[in-house]
Amino acid sequence: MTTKPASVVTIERHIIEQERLHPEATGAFSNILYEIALAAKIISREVNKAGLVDILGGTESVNVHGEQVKKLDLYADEVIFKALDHGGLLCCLASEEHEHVLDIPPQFPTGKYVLLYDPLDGSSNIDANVSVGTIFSIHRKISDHPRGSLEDCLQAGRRQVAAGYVVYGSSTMLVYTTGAGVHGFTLDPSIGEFLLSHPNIRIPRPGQRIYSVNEGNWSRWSDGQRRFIDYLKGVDSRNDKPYSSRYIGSLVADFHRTLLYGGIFMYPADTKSPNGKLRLLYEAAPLALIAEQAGGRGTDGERDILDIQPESLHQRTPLYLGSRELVDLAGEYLARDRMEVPAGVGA
Ligand code: AHM
Ligand code: MG
Repeated sequence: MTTKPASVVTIERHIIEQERLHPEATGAFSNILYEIALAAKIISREVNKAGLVDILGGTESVNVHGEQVKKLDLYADEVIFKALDHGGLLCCLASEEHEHVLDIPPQFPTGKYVLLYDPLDGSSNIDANVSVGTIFSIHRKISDHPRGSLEDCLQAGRRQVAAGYVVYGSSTMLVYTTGAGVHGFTLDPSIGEFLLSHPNIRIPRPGQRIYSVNEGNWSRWSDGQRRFIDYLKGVDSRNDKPYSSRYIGSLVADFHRTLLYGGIFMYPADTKSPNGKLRLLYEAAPLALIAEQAGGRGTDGERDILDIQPESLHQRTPLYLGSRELVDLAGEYLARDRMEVPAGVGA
């Protein structure tokens, strides 16, 4: 007797089912998600064989932030652009790897959405075989310009119609939200499909008691930031049960663990980077939407990331992401220079 096969939900089926919730949908938005899923499979294939082919190592080029660009960054950037430049779905794009807005080539039609993306985040880790990821954010076109403009890219995170990331780790996973919960899919390489493996992800509160931060920056932090870390370590008298520390140094991987296990990820402002290191549009806003949709929160230590009105394409922001109680508590410690130390959570 054969066992009845389990019901398998591919990402395509899931996207169609989400689309049915919106009878007015034209299908354009779903097509963007399909194309991103396809691009993710192609990037995943290349990332997984990176050690086998001569694709590693720096190129001569340096990106707009003055950092050396690895070949796989360029590859991933191009794969995503080419997946979406010709279908009449987008009016323009913006990538962390490019200084300016990316126009749709003049021979192709344009559409009513904008895609912002970080093609391969954490790429400085590639040589050590550490997980890297792609992050994406989708907005509706708001400008009158037929082929899009900077205005379309500079929208507050709250206005995102979808956001997601792909983590290229021990397996490849795509996690996305369209504002109706957060859903995770694992790539089954044998059939080349993303299959629903983590429906309706909810971030545990505060879960496995993990904090994630580059503590090498301690000497550059504010007193409030240091006191919050003392609290997490149990050095603060209000918490006698230390949290564990985990820091991969690859945002998507650190965030993914935070989403599944709970806790907090931080990249604070410091004296070297007064606005933090991470980018509002390509990193902070999409992950903050996912955190919020999963019951967590994302702030810059004070404001909700999703409420920040961007002023420039590559704007940076301090970032606190994860279980709502811990993100709120971080904000209280940061503000504590002006107030009493707050009572802890999860002790
Ligand atoms: P990247 O966009 O150049 O890859 O840099 C972003 C990465 C994130 O993945 C990670 O959270 C952070 O930089 C790590 O920075 P640091 O090495 O300063 O801790
Ligand atoms: Mg990045």
